[in-house]
Amino acid sequence: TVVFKINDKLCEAEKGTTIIEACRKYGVPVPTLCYHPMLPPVGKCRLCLVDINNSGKLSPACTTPVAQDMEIQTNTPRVINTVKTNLELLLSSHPQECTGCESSGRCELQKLAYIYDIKGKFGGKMNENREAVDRSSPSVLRDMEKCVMCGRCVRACSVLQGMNILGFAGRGDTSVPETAFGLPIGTTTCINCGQCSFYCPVGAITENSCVREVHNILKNKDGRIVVFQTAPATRVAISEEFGMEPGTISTGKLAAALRELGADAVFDTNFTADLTILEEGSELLDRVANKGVLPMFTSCCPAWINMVEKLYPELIPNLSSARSPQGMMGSLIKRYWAQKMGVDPKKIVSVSVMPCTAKKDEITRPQLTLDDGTPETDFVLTTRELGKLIKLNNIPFASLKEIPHDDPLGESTGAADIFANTGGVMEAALRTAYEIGTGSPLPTMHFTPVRGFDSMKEAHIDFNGIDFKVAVVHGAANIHKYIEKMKKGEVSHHFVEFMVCKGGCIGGGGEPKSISADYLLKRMNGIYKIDDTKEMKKSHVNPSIQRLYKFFLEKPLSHKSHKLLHTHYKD
Ligand code: HC0
Ligand code: SF4
Repeated sequence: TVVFKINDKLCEAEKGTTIIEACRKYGVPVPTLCYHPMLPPVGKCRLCLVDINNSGKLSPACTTPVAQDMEIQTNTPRVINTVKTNLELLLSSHPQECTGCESSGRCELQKLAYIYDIKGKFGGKMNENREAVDRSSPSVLRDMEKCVMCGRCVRACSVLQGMNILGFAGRGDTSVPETAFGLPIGTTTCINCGQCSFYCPVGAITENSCVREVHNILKNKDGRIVVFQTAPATRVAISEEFGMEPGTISTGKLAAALRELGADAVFDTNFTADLTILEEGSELLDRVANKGVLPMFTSCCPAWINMVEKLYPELIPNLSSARSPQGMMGSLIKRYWAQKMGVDPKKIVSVSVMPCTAKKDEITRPQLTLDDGTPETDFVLTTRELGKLIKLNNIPFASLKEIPHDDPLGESTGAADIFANTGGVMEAALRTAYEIGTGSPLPTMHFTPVRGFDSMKEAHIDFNGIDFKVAVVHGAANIHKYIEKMKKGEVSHHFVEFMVCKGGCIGGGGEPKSISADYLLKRMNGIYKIDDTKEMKKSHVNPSIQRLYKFFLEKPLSHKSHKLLHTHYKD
């Protein structure tokens, strides 16, 4: 531990802690654009400047470690004036369109411009040249005129994801993150994970928003029936959009807010998460019993599916054929619920709320369309977009009375909730597959070896005499490493869960842009808390799932299940 002073107050921190980390620990604000606690610091934006030992020389707080007896000043006139000048410089070429920007209200540059009282310094043109916006991806939108060159997107795409789609092109002041050869991003091997949009502090990379379209449909339904589904991870993160703590459980408020917005029904993706376990678990048991292709890989993360199709097509046979829960729900809403309610599927507008930008890409897959080619799911709103839609409609989210999701596609078990966390799909699958395959329940309901943030988690369990080995990998960079090892024969498992975002869906590219150091852990704990408080914890005991099989699907892997709940991939 080292002892030092921040603005004359005595502080302490572990050796190696950077000044910015220490300041945040003690609640002292330090402006920054390039620093994010989940990314390696680079000291690029020159905004986190502090004076050390009254030297008059300013140092970047994000790359300078604290030292014994150091005296740190964050707000001397010199610090403030320099930060202000650097901000003015950034704003001098920034487009003047804050009010129409997707990031307005959450933009870190906008907030700093307000705090540092920068007025009338915007030198950039009104952004008339809309061709400059790269709209080639269904998931993310790039407007490089708004780029502040902080490099957070580049580090997210390379360090966290190992994808290297974005890199700095050009030199010095004109250097902005670009794709190779400046190609439209939708034509690259981008997997649509949206981590670049999550880390972008401004509006240069955002989700490809459909807030306006959904808002307009809700305001003018014109005979249409608007149905929503809500993903497991959204329920513990949407609260952050309204200033509440990460991990606050908002399942009932989420359903209530969607009803207030005018939804005709609010179903739960968790219901089809339970259904996924029945289908995927049965597929796994079938592959084990009949010497099918192993290891089997989970198939619910659409960015992972993109990764396999684009980079590792030889692994397509390893993917479970089960659709993602979003894909199953989209199918059931228009093919089952519509029939049950006697409504024309063409009148249904099906909207899903997801923590993920790749889900926007998933719904464009030709495999997930009705027989006439229309999409089963019409829109995907990220958690951030739903936050915006709720604000746009002045709905007091925090004080809403909780309501349940609608029947018959709304009931779920704790196994479905934990899908949101890395390791959750595996744990949920084992709770069911083990019990169905061996006739006795999994020895422990909390399958802890697959929990937590380790980049690769392994476990094994005796399964009718087989030493059954499983692994869980999250973060695309770790997935690349796993596949390399697998190809060299250094790892070998029967069943592997892959999630492209760190932490799983709770860390999805469409989740609220929290900048605290522990938001992922808090979301993760919130999810496990839901599981702990639910009486039903195993997908196969969900009575609504049992009824759906009894009266409609017959059994897992039936002909009907195959048509409605499974898919194929392109190689
Ligand atoms: Fe996920 Fe999903 S758990 S991918 O992580 O399987 O996005 O939250 O909705 O579909 O259920 C995301 C989250 C989902 C799906 C589910 C799965
Ligand atoms: Fe990279 Fe993901 Fe952004 Fe694509 S969506 S550029 S893969 S971070």
